[in-house]
Order: sequence, then structure tokens, then C-alpha cells
Amino acid sequence: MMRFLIALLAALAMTTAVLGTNVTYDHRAVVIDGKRRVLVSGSIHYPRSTPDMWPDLIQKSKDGGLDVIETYVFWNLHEPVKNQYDFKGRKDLVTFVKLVADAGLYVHLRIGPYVCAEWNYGGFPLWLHFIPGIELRTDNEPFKAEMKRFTTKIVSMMKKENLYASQGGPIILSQIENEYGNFESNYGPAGKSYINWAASMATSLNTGVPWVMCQQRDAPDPLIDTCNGFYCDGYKPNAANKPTMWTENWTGWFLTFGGAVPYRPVEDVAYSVARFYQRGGTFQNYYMYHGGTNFGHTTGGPFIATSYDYDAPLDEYGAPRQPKWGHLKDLHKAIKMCEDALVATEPTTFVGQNLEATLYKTSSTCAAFLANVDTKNDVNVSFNGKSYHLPAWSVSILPDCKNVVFNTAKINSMATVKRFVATTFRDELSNSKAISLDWSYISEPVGISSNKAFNKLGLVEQLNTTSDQTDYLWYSISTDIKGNEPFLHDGYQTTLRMKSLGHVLHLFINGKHQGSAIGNYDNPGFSKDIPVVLKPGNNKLDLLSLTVGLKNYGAFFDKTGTGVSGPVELEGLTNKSTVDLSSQRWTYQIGLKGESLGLNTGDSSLWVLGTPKSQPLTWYKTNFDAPSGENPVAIDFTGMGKGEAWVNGQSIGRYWPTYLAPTSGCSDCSYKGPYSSTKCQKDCGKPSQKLYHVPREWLKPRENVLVLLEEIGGDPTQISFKTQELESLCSLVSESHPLPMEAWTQNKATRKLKSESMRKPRILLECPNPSHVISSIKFASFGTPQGNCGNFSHGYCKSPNALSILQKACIGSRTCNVEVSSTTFGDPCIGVAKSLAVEASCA
Ligand SMILES: *[C@@H]1O[C@H](CO)[C@@H](O)[C@H](O)[C@H]1NC(C)=O
Ligand SMILES: *[C@@H]1O[C@H](CO)[C@@H](O)[C@H](O)[C@H]1NC(C)=O
Ligand SMILES: *[C@@H]1O[C@H](CO)[C@@H](O)[C@H](O)[C@H]1NC(C)=O
Ligand SMILES: *[C@@H]1O[C@H](CO)[C@@H](O)[C@H](O)[C@H]1NC(C)=O
Ligand SMILES: *[C@@H]1O[C@H](CO)[C@@H](O)[C@H](O)[C@H]1NC(C)=O
Ligand SMILES: CC(=O)N[C@H]1CO[C@H](CO)[C@@H](O)[C@@H]1O
Repeated sequence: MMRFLIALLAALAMTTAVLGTNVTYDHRAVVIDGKRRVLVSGSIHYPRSTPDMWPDLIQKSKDGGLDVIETYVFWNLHEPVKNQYDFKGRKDLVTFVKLVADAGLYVHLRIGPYVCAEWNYGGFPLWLHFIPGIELRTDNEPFKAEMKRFTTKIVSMMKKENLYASQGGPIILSQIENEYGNFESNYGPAGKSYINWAASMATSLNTGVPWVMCQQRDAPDPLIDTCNGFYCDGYKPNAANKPTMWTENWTGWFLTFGGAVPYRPVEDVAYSVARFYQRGGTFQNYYMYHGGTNFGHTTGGPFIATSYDYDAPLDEYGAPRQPKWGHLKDLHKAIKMCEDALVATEPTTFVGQNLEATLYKTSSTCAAFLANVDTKNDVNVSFNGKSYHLPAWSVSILPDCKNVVFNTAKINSMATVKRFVATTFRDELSNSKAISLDWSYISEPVGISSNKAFNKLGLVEQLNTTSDQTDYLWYSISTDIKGNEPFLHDGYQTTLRMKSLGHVLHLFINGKHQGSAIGNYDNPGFSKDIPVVLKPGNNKLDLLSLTVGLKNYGAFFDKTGTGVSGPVELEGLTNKSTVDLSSQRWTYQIGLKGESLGLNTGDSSLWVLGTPKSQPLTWYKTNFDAPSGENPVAIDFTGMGKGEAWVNGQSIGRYWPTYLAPTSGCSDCSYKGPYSSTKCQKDCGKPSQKLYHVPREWLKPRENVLVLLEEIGGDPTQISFKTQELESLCSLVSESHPLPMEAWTQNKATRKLKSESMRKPRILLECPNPSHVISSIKFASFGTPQGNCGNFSHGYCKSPNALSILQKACIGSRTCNVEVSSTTFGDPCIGVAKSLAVEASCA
């Protein structure tokens, strides 16, 4: 019996090995089990959401038409202390990869281990910085030893779990290094030898799947060099046997504290993707497909905000961002309809003025792309004997070389409007009136309070001093004002002038907050004059210097210092004589007292009932019940200044609602024409971020503990808990829209309309929550309606029946589907191009 079992097990093990997938590549595509594939990929970084959210994020990615999920691996998260690994909770990479496999999708594992990613220190653990003789990201033995050790660790973990495609797992690609090509020349000849070493080190790990290097024109064979950017059409890899791959297509852009909110119109994202496949690309990845949240101190930058929403197809909270998600889903379907033709042959291109037609034709298949790259003018083109209307800056996709199934500028997908709505906490007993939360507090001492404080002549560099164990470093000094100092002659009007490498500084004189200085993403450091009032005799100067995420990008980014660099001097207002304090003896304290007491958990006997307002350096605590329902929860920090928040001991990140975006830079943006990270921005003059995600996974039904550390002063009673609610579903579709994908049969060779009744475009509405139905039609107009979702208005021409037809078709059902034509609505204005606009709500 035993012998039989062993034989059976051995046989099973052999089958697993044989069941492995063979992933290679050629000049056209990634080749999986001998078949070239057109693949659509999207980035989801596992620690930017919680494990509870993963299955749904992955399913929504699959529903959105992705084949591959791409993630970086975050070294500093997994090895915070050398040789002490952590793969639990949000760090459970193996579970994440397995969940992707369970959904039937592939994985692109970008190990790096330098990852950039707006992540603290680009993903490097800070202890690397302190290894004697180390130079990061170059041909340096101590660094290469560490990089090899960590890369090997991750590869071995994946192999042990049989997660490589060669072992039957989902991982079809891996990445080593990251965008090094942008800076290779800064590292001299050692840069080149480092890249060659990294490539052969990676290859030697025998993963059985190809490796890529992104933004690395000289990636050595067999590594594939791939493109990152807003557009990658026209990219050609560095060898004739490598496929054209796009590893980062930025679906939006990251938010910084002090910046406006960037967004990228979906018509332009779709245009860039369609152009890429049109011009021979076969693998592209959305960076990000779900951006998520920078919990704790994971943000880099500096000044990267806590939200990493990225205007991605799935919003920060994991809900589809419509119509972006739906329009890209339609695009993916259209591209997949062309897959056989795309991989079967080389493209033939016909170029006209601002026009480009590309044909993929064999004896059995034919697919075509028609692009109008003009940034202003629509055109009518004739192709294969038929005429086609091409809006400016758009691509039409013809999977049979005849019928347009998709145009990047014509959105068929529904849009949604979501809002964060305040929840009220109700009195449990009376169950009626809203109650306010009870707060308690602890004051953080100003200046030195720890017996671990130390003295030193001169100013220290912050990163080397704190090792990034905390954001905070106190620089304290006492200065004796005898009364004959020149600056006192100005009636005690004195200025403290100081210079810092960043990122923020709060100045206290004799225990009182006197002012702050703040850098920003582009200029983290600052010089600042803060007016101060000194008294004769002893004066205590306490400078609280803090970091807001460490730099993650650029040549030698790891050597960027922070903290007060000096000079620090006192200067009279009218009489410019100065006293330089820089080289005097300073006292330093790493971190705050409350941090060393572990106040973030809320467990302490020191809490005092009360809510002092506008008090700098105050810890606050309250208990709250989870907002009812299942919708995502956020805290609106309006009323607070700057600090950090913890829910049940878990850091939800740094909050900073008082850092406003500039008042200018948010003018109307058209999707037409090349996009850049500052082209489309919103919320100018408003807080860069006022809503902060509290994952449901971290909440209990009752008695949750919220702790805040407020640095500059705020009013916690103004904080509100909000849930994300769907306000409206909308759709605006014209009679001339391409027919929905559903109208076509799946058989690629004989692609036909499923039925004559599908010859007209349709609007499709669907309540995202499967247990909801359409409860009202707030607006309906067939004719010449205008406006956007939430703000439609009738035009000069409208059918009188639109509202009642929509009500009849939709109310009471989760989905509805209505033909956009005069047959349905009657023709209110013959000869005029008409559209149908609908706004509905679900309940
Ligand atoms: C994997 O596929 C490549 C290309 O299709 C082929 O040359 C190679 O023999 C295959 N390897 C195995 C182990 O099947
Ligand atoms: C394209 O053709 C349609 C009708 O066939 C016409 O209404 C429209 O004005 C033309 N557009 C352009 C840009 O020529
Ligand atoms: C500044 O103060 C010093 C010391 O009191 C004095 O000698 C000098 O004349 C003053 N200079 C000006 C420009 O007032
Ligand atoms: C940290 O200290 C090291 C060793 O003293 C020094 O070489 C380096 O420049 C310092 N780093 C910064 C950012 O100042
Ligand atoms: C609604 O649209 C009109 C013009 O179409 C515009 O003036 C108005 O500001 C919009 N309102 C909102 C809330 O977007
Ligand atoms: C060259 C460049 O700008 N690269 C950026 C691409 O986008 C990713 C994600 O935002 C950044 O991490 C890179 O720095």
C-alpha cells in the first residue's frame, strides 16, 4: 500500500512538472506553449490594499479584460531588518500570486529589487545604506551580494510554491532592476557592468520564464528591453528577436501633498493603447490598474500623498472608475478579437496626412486599425472601399477589416458618480439621535524629553541619524541672550534664519510654536526666515524636523540627505547683525515620546478626557463603531492640520488636509493631443488630500480605536467618517456609435452580427451591487442632450417619450439595455445626428 502511494505521489509530481507552461518569446510576442499571445496586463501592488480586497480586485481586473497582473516586490517591507523577513498580512506575496492564479490570470513579477514606485527609498531597506563600502545600484560587491541574496530569496519562495509557469504556476515574466537606463550614464562604466551582472545573475536563477528590463535600451540578451511611458507606439526593442512590450503605461499620475489631483482622460489612455497594438506591440501593462493606498510610512517622493489612486481603472477603494474601466474593457475585447491576425503576420502600414491605417492580413484572417493622429480635426477616410468617420486623436479597430467595433474616442460604457457621504453615529439605546465622539488626549512634550537624547557640536544629517525609524528629529539648543546682542536693539524683533534639506520643520521658542517651513515634491529643501520673539536671558529653541517619505527616484537618490543643514542664525530685523548657532552644541532626540510609549495603539493610562483645539503636538484618541453597510470607509480630516492616524493600531498613513494645491494649473483639459503629467489636474486651491482610506478589514463592528498625532494644531471634533456611495449611473451614446461588442458573434473567422435587431448602438446600464436594482431614472433625453453625468440637460431637439421608455425598460432590473434609435423613440428632428443621455440611480 505504502509503496503504491509513493509511486502514485511520484507520478503526480512528474505530471506537475510536465504540466508546466512553456513561456518563451520571439520578435512578435510572448510565446506561451508555442502560441504567440497578445496580452493585456495591469499593475496592482499587493501592499497598497488589504488581503480582504485582493480577490475582488483581481476578479474586477479579469472582468475588465486583463490577462496578466503585474506587481513589484517591496524589499523594505519584506526585510525591514537584515535577515528578518516578513510575509504576513498585506505582505503575503505568495497568497497574492496564488489568488491571481486562482482567477486564471498570469503574473508578471517585477522583483527589482529597486522599484521606484513612489515607494519609500524606492523599495530599498534603509539598512543597506549603512553597510560599509556599499554603493547602491552599481557594480559594487557589497550591494551586488545583497541584491543577489534578496532576489534569490524571492525566486526560491516562488519556486518552492511552484508559482513559475515552467512549474505550472501563473508567473510568466519577471523583471530585474527598473528604469536604470534613465541614469546609467551617471554611474560611469560601472553602470554598464552592473547591468550585465544583473542580467546574468537573474538568468542564472533558472526561473524557466523570460526576464525583462524596463527602460533599459542596452538590456543584454536574453533579457527583453521594454518601454515605459504615456505612449509607447513605435518602440522597437534592441534585438530583432525580441517582442515590443510596454511595462508601464501611466493611466494617470501620482498625487503629491501640495499638488493638484492629476487625471488622464480615458479617450487618451485608450488611444495610446490602441496605437501601441496597432504598431506591432503585443504586451502592455497599465500602471496602475489599481493604485490603492500608501499605508503607514510607505510613501516615497518625498511628499507623495497617502492616496495612490492614480486615476486608475479601479479607484483607490477598489471600485471600477467608470467610464474608464468599462471603456478599456471594450477596448480589450476589440483587441482580443484581432489577436489571431495580430500574431499571424507583420503589419502593413498606409500613411496619410495625420492618418495611419495598419492591416494585419493573412489568407484566413484580417484585422485593421485606422488612426487619426490629428489633434484637432475629425476626418472621413476611405479604406478598402468603405468610408469611415475618424474623430481627432482616435483609433478605430476593425477585427474583420470591415466593421468598426471600437473607436477610442467614442465611449459606450456607462459612467458613474460616486460620493463620500458622512455617516452619523447613533445612540445605541435611543437609536435615534446622532451622538458625537468622546475624545481624550495626551500632550507631546516640546523638545527633549528622552534620556536617550544626545549632544553634538554642529548640525547632524537626519537620515543618517534616525535611520528612518521615525519621521521626527528634534534639534534643540539653548541660547543665552545677555541683552547686548545687536538684534535685541530692534525691540526684540528677531528672525530665525535657517536652511534645511527638508522636508518639514516646526519651530518652537520657549515651548511655543512660532512657525513652520514646508518643502514640496520638486523642492524638498528650503531656506526660511521665521520671525521670533526672544527674551533676555535663557531662550530654548526647539526645531522639530521631519521627513514625509524618502526619495525614490534619480541617480544616487539614496544619498539624498534630509534635516536641518544650516546655517541656523538669529538676525535682527533692521540691524542685519547675526549670531550663527550652526556650529554650537545641539541636543538631539530621535522620535517623539508618544512614539516610544506606543500611544498609537491607544493603550495607555495617560489619556486625559478632553479635546483641546489648535494645540500643536497633541495625541488624540476616540472610539467609534464601524459605519454600517459594506461600502468603503474613509475619514475626512478637514479641521486637522498635519499628522498621522492609526485605526486599531494600524497606520492609515500621514494626513495633511491643510496642504493645499496651487490655485492655478487646473484649466479645462481636452483628451486630444499628447498627454503629460500636468496637463489635466483638478481641485486647484483645495486640499491635495482630505479623505483617507480605512480598510474594512481593520474595523470591528464596535469600539474601534482611532488615534491621531497632530503636529500643528487642529480640531478633531470636525473629523467625519464617510462611506463611498453610488449617486448615479449614466450613459450618453450617439446613433453613430460603433455597435457594442455583444452585437458580434464570437467566431473570429466569420465575424457576423448576431442578429439584425442588433444593427443599432445601445446603452447598457448595470447597478454595480448585484443586490441592487435601478430605482429611478433621473434624466433621459433622446435628441441633442448636453452635459456630463450628474449634469445633463436637454438640447433643442428631444423626443417626448424618452423618460417613460427608459423607466419602463429599466426600473426594477439590475441591468437594462436600450436601443439608441428613432425606431425606439420616434424622430424628434429628422436629419440631425441624435444621442440618448440617461441618468439613473440604484437602490
Ligand atoms: C518551448 O517553446 C519553444 C518555442 O516555441 C520551443 O523551441 C522549445 O522547444 C519549447 N520547450 C519545451 C521544453 O517544450
Ligand atoms: C463625414 O461624412 C459625413 C457624412 O457622410 C458628414 O456629415 C461629415 O461632415 C463628414 N465629416 C468630415 C470631417 O468631412
Ligand atoms: C548694528 O548694531 C551694532 C551693535 O549695536 C552697531 O555697532 C551697528 O552700528 C548697528 N548697525 C546698523 C546698520 O544699525
Ligand atoms: C551619512 O553618513 C555617511 C558616513 O559618515 C556619509 O558618507 C554620508 O554622506 C551621510 N549621508 C548623508 C545623506 O548625509
Ligand atoms: C453643468 O454644465 C453646465 C454647462 O453645460 C455648466 O455651466 C455647469 O457648471 C455644470 N455644473 C456642474 C455641477 O458640473
Ligand atoms: C521616467 C519616469 O518618469 N518614470 C516613472 C514612471 O512612472 C512610475 C510610476 O509613476 C514612476 O515610478 C517612474 O519614476
